[in-house]
This record gives sequence, structure tokens and C-alpha cells, in this order.
Amino acid sequence: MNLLHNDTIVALATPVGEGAISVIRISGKDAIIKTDSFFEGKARLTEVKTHTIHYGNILSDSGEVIDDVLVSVFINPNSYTGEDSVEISSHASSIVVKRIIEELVTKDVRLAEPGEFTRRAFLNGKLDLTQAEAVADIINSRTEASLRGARNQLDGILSKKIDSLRAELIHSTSLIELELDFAEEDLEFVSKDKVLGEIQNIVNEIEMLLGTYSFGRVLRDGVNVAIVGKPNVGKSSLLNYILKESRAIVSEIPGTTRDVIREEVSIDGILFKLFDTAGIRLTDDAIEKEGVERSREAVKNSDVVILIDEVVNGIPNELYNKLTELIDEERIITVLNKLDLDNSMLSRRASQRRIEAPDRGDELINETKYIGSDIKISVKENIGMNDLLELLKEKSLGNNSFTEKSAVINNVRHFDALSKAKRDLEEAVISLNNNLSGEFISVNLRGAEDSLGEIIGKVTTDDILNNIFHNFCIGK
Ligand SMILES: Nc1nc2c(ncn2[C@@H]2O[C@H](COP(=O)(O)OP(=O)(O)OP(=O)(O)O)[C@@H](O)[C@H]2O)c(=O)[nH]1
Ligand SMILES: [Mg+2]
Repeated sequence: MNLLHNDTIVALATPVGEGAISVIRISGKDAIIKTDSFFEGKARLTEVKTHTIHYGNILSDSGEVIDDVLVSVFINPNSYTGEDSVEISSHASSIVVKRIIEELVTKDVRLAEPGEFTRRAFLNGKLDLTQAEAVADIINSRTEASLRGARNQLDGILSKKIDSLRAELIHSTSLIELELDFAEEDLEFVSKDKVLGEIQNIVNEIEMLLGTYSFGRVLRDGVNVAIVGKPNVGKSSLLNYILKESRAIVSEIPGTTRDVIREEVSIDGILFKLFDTAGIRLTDDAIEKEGVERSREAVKNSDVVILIDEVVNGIPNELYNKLTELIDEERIITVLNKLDLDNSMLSRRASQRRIEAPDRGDELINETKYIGSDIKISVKENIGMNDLLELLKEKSLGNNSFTEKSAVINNVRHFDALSKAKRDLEEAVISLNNNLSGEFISVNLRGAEDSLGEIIGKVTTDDILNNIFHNFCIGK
């Protein structure tokens, strides 16, 4: 997509369909004049001040009134895109909207591509790239935490951080290049230690940002949680409890859930995508086998797995080991359910993971077959459920101290660019320590500078832009 940036574009900015109002957005050098050419109101739009609203009729080519509307006028550079822009608020009828846009198209106004308004805002310096990405994140956010995270990015918290790292880097590079200009042979750095310290400092900061990635992703995309275990242990009951509705069928017949059931719920503003799976056991039943296969897939795609069994059984070691082949041990929560059936009810409270004999008859105790659990609960009697939810949040967010107010990265583009910058800087440190020629060091520093610049859009290519704006909706 190689778009002209000075033509005039139009798109519906509000959802398609019936409603109170639709907003049609027009931007580009002829936005005002073209709108004025089919608008009949008290004032000529070409003569009004910026940021004013005007009531009038939109007329068809033949002079028929299509709709009465409010037109907002924004004169460059004081608009979202930085260009002359107009917003027509019409009645929200798909026919009205269609006719207004068609009229504009006959006046050589082009239909906008997805994200083209925001792309222009970026090209005109209204937003940097992380802010443009945040606009898409705000639109897509489905929980309060993801909204706050995106809002903070749009406010420029991440941009400022990257910008200041880049400025520090440019400073170090200039020190090195200054030496290059003066030194003939071996660089006798007056400032070698200083530069090393500066670069190391930037590396540390980058590492910290990289460390926020999983938190940022959780904020933005939510957490995938698979609930797995043997049949009949209460997986679907747990799902229903968390959702606060009887979504999955619960029965005393083992093998009730055959397929993976996927549901979403927001807990404290974080989106959890829950996958209730078919009970895992060896079986000849073809459907059940397929269900078990799907459970495996759900586990592979999850961020956290809840492995559940009954207090009278214990967590089966074999199943636990199988899970660890698919997912990191750190991300498994082991839960023993049906604590209400345990006569002794020894600990009503959550017990931390420890190797313990399962609570079953002496003759069945076999420490190699069972392992201890993170927590004991009863879904039925509501015992330990809050502790379980807390544990789930803790596993999902990790025990880090970031908040939505910290500079946080949440997208793979930022992660890759920062990783590359870090690699370049680490090479520069090695070169410095080995007293290699300043030219080597300078190349690495410049590479890192470009990577940081890519994040905020100081350095950019059409490919990067196309990739980003391609995911936007039309009209944004
Ligand atoms: N006593 C007691 N029964 C429970 C508890 N939680 C679930 N159950 C019962 O255990 C049985 C199985 O529950 P489900 O939630 O269907 O179990 P599941 O793990 O989804 O089973 P499958 O889908 O067959 O793999 C049902 O009769 C539930 O009522 C609990 O905490 N205590
Ligand atoms: Mg079930």
C-alpha cells in the first residue's frame, strides 16, 4: 500500500447499522471545500473557524435533501490527522450513510483504507508509532486493565521512555565518534569507562522493559487458562463457579465434558480466557480420545494450567509429568477439590505446595504416584475459592511490581526491536572491553539506535507501517 498522502479520504467512523447518530469522517486538503459543495447551512464551511459545528442539510446532486446533519470543521494542523478534516454527524441509517459517502465519492473523495486516518496522524507527527498502536489497543480493549494500559501508552509513557533511552544512546555514540575523529590508531578513551557505564545503564533499562512484556501482554490480551484433570473431579464445576453461571454441564457421570468449552471472564479488570477440557483417561471411545487430544492443544496454548483432582485421590504424578512436557512447571496450579468429602477436613485453608501423602486410605498411599497440591478447595461448599482466584491472578501476572502506569511493552514488535537493540549494545560492550576499533562500536550503537527509533517510528519503512495499520478498522 503506497498511498498518496495529500488526497482526500472518507469513511464511516461509527459502527455500521441503526442508531442515534453516525459520524462520517473526511480528511485531506479538499475535505472542507468538498463537504461545503453539498452542504446547505447558514454559513459557508469554507469561511468558518476551526473547531466549530454547523447545522444544515446535505443535498444530493439533484438537489434533494439526503439528511439534516451537524458538520464539525477542523482546520489543519489542529485535527486528528493534522489535515483539514470534517465530521458529518447524520442520522444513523445505513441508507443515509451510504448516500452521503456515495455523493462524496462522485466528488473524487476516496474511500479510506483501514487505519488511514491514524496513519496520516502519524505521518503528520500527531502521534508516534507506539501511540498509533495504542489507538488500536484502546478500540480493541475488553477489560478495564487493558484500557488503562493502552491509555497510558497513548499518553506517551512508553514513547518518552524509549525516546530518552535513544537520546542517551546518541550521546554515547557521539562520544565514541568524537574519539574516532581525533584518534588515529588505538583509541585511548579518556571516556571509555564513562561510555561503558552509560551503555550498561541503557542495557539494564532495556532489560527492565523486556521484563514487562508478559505483564503487558496479559493486560492487553488476557490470560489463557486450561482446566485439566481426570474425569469427574470437578473441572466443569470450577469453570461454572468462576463464571458465576452454569455454563458447562456438570454431572456425576465421568466423561461428561467431551469438547473444550471456552469462556471469558474479567476478574479485577484482567481478562481470563478459560478452557474447560474433557477429563483425561485412557479410553477406547473415539469421541473421548478426540476430546483428550483437544485438551492437549488447550494446554499447549495456555499461560496457566489448573490441574485438578479430588482430595481423596491426590494429584497424579504421571499426569503432572505429562503436563510439564507441554508447559513450564511454574505455570501449573495443582488443586485438590471436594474437600467437603474429606472427613477430617484437616485444613480448611489453603496449604502451600509440599510433598505430602494424599488423603486416602493407608493401603493406597504411594508417594511416587501422587504429589502434593498448591491448594485444597471445595467448589460445592465454597471453601478456598478466593485463595484459588488469588493464586490464579498471581501466576498470571507474575510477582512483579509494574503497574499500568509503568512503561510497559505489550506487543511483539516492541519486544523484537528492544531485543535487537540489547544484542547490539551487548556487542558494543564486548568490543569496548576488548579495545576494538571505535568503528565497530559505532556500528553497533547506531544499530541499537535504529531499533529504538523503529519502536516510536523515528525510523520506519512502508512494511512496518502497513503491518501496523492493516490491523485497524476502517474509519480510524
Ligand atoms: N462433594 C463435592 N462434589 C463436587 C464438588 N465439585 C464437583 N462435584 C461433583 O462432582 C461431579 C463431577 O463434576 P464435574 O464438574 O462434572 O466434573 P468434571 O471434571 O467436569 O467431569 P468430566 O467433564 O466428566 O471430566 C458432579 O456430580 C459435581 O456435582 C465438590 O467440591 N464437592
Ligand atoms: Mg466436565
